[in-house]
Amino acid sequence: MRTSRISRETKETQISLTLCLDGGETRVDTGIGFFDHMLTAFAFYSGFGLELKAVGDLNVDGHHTVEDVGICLGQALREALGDKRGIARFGTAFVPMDEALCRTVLDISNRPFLVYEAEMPQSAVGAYHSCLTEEFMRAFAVNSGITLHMSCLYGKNAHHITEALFKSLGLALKVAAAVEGDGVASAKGLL
Ligand SMILES: [Mn+2]
Repeated sequence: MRTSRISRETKETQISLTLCLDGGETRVDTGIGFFDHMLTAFAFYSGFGLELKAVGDLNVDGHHTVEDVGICLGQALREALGDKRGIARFGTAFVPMDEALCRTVLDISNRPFLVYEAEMPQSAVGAYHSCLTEEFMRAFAVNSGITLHMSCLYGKNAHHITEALFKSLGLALKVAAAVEGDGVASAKGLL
C-alpha cells in the first residue's frame, strides 16, 4: 500500500494526517466545516484514504489552517508516491456542479507549478474565505511536486465552483496516480 504519515507543528497550526493512495477510511477535522466538506469530497473522488486532524489559529482566520493543510497533504502525496514507478502520470477531469463547470489538468512531474483561473463571485462560504482555495492549491502543488492547472470555465456560486475544483482535483489525481505498468512514465527515465 502506498501510504504516508505527516505531522507538522508550528505556532499557527498542528496537523497530523495519514494518506493512502490505495484507499481507506476518510476522517477529516480542520475546525472549518466547509473545508472539511471539500477535503472529504477530494478524498472520495480520488479514491484515497485520508485521516486528517488540524488545529489552527481560527481566532485569526482560516488562512494558516487551509494553507498548512495544503502543505501537509502535498508532502504526504509526494511521499506516498515514492519513486512513482508505474503511474499514469497525467490526469484530466471536468466536473460540473449545477451552473458551474471546472477543469483540472495535472502532471505528477516533479515540476511544481500552479495555474489557477477561478473567479469567486462570493467572498466566503460559511467560515471559509473563497480566496483560500488558491492558497491551498498552490501549497499542495509546490509541496507535492505536481504541475497543476485549474480553471473555472463558468459559474455563479462560490460553493459550487469551489466544490467542483476540489472534486476535479480528486478525479484527476485518481487517474494520474493509478498504477498502470512497472516503468517510469518519462522519456528521461526519471520523474
Ligand atoms: Mn456542497
